[in-house]
Amino acid sequence: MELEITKEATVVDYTVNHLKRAELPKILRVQQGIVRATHDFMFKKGLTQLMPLMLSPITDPLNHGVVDATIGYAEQRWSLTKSMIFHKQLALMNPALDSIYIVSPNVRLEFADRADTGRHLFEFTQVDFEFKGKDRFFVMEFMEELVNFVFRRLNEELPETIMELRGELLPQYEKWEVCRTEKLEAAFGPEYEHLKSKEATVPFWLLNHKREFYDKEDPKKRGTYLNYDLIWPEGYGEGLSGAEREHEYRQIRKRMAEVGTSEDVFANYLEIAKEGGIPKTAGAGFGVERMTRFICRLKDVDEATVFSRKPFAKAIF
Ligand code: ASN
Repeated sequence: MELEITKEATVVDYTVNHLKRAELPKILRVQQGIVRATHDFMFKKGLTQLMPLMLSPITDPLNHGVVDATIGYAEQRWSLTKSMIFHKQLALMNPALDSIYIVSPNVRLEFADRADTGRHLFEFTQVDFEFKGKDRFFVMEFMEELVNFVFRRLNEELPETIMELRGELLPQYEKWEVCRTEKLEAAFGPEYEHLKSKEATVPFWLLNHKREFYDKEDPKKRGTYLNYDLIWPEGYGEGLSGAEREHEYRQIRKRMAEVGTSEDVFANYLEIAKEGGIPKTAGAGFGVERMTRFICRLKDVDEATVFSRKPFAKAIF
């Protein structure tokens, strides 16, 4: 199936082979089905769609290092979007907007250690959504409903393709199991997320990752965080991350200091927070190619691309 780049097979051969794969059009139809059903679900639920931004003076600092992707323009520095987390919060400052979503291209120039995880692309798309005045319970239930909605639609619209790629039709899930990182780590050791994902047959939630400053710290239990990851079963791993957000000035600054985020870059964001302008929100984002991978049981998420975006691989298109 996948052609390795060797001395004999050049990057051109690899690229052409990758885009001519017989199964690719079917994978793309499934991915299209995911996006179509997601739009319908969001519309039904009353979320307003924003167009994505690819450049901004601020972007997600992420909780892992990536290669810098900033450019100079109009005497300013602009970052390629790693996620639209801050734009989601800021867009909800509009009093008449309560819930939004974006089909958002993200550029994360991962280091070579993420080349063969099967889960990383240096450019991918996430469906990023955010609600004003809602909490983690609301968002988790929303996502559970979205998954069942998308899966039902794919079964109805593309039954033969799903059967062919997945080997069976997609399930409808009951309420998902909720796990905590500290408990899983105690049971499975440092590889807990992967090991639990491998063992699982249905998706589950994983709460309490120590992450970026914008994920809210539990005011009732300092040092724990009100965030949640969707973990796909069968070893496919993380498919969504989200959280209730920090929105209070003092708390944002405290969390920035803890995780080592520079206040300089976020000076204007902090000024809005100081005036009490950042609304109280919760949200999440799921990786489109990762959902495609799980549904089609693909070995590597890169099989969902036409033009390979494997971290650190050479590309010509
Ligand atoms: N989309 C994620 C969120 O809403 C952030 C991310 O992609 N890093 O929390």
